[in-house]
Amino acid sequence: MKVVPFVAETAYQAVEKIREELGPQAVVLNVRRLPAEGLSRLWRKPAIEVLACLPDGRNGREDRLDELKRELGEIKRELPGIRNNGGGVRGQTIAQSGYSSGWRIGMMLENTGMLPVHIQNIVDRLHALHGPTRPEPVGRELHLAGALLEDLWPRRLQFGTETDSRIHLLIGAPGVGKSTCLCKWLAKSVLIDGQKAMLWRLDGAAANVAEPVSVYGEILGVPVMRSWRGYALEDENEIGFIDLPGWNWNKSDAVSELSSLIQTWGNPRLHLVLNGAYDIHLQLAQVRAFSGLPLSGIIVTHMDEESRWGKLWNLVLGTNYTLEYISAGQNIPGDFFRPTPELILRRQFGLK
Ligand SMILES: Nc1nc2c(ncn2[C@@H]2O[C@H](COP(=O)(O)OP(=O)(O)OP(=O)(O)O)[C@@H](O)[C@H]2O)c(=O)[nH]1
Ligand SMILES: [Mg+2]
Repeated sequence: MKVVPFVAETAYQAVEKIREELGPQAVVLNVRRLPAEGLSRLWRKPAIEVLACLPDGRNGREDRLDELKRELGEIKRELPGIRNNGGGVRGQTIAQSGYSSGWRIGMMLENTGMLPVHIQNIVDRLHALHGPTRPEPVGRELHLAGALLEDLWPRRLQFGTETDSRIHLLIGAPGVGKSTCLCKWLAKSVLIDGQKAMLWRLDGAAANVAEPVSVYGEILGVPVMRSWRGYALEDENEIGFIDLPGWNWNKSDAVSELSSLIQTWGNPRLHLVLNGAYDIHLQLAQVRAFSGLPLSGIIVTHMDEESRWGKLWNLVLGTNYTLEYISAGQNIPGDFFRPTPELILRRQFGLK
């Protein structure tokens, strides 16, 4: 059996090449993306390599054609999906393909994690502002897209809540990094901003076993309470934090149960914590699940483990919530900062 490798940019090109050279009886053995190299990886779609062959024991042209069709169907499914996120997340519609023609920025944004629906919007706006002919060199294209994204960055913090509480409750799925963020925020408040702090480590649906949170509070000289007995911060310089175990957001009624619990805690300010290294569709599903609560904004963790910082734009452009903080790493105080469009763009494109 002779195995022949085919390299093509798209599944369709691969089909044509295989048909041309091996005829309709060819069978696909393997498909893989070829890693792109050099700076062009930012805008080039990764090529795909298809290994095909003509089987020795030929047992019917029809069967082999069916097999080829099935295998090629799998190749197509491996191409970047254009999905409809729908639900509580802002204005998601299925994008029309074609942003990769002409301007290179569409593919650059896709390679850094932005969803096609937002890329299409950016490319349409660039075409409307600067015409369909892309500028040379590529750095200019990057600059124009960056300027547009900076313009789309929400100018004011979008607090989706009426509360003016200075007690902050971090909520989210289990293990996303809530307690770590809380400790980072607490350390920043006490050590850098010189604030007086209070800390509650409360039980949720499960017992809160995050002992390190209490230890950290004690190290900083912050009173740590294990139950809620009602409290109002009176001093302007005072800040409070509630640590809660992860919430099983997939369970029906889970979020309304959480809502009832929170109401007994004096209407704190709610921050949804997401693991930024998770698949963006999972992150958006979590935003949707918790969107029934009056969220103040979103905190994204684990950005030390994620190189595709363009994913963050899906939260900025695709939800109604402010991206309040980014957290990167397990160490406390460590990296915990307010994101800016410039900073995201720099990290997204690996610029200094
Ligand atoms: N690499 C990396 N690890 C992190 C980050 N944030 C938290 N972790 C680690 O992730 C694990 C879970 O972090 P926690 O802060 O306990 O997560 P949690 O959301 O409070 O977990 P539950 O309370 O059990 O739901 C720990 O091992 C942390 O050290 C981060 O930004 N980067
Ligand atoms: Mg925790």
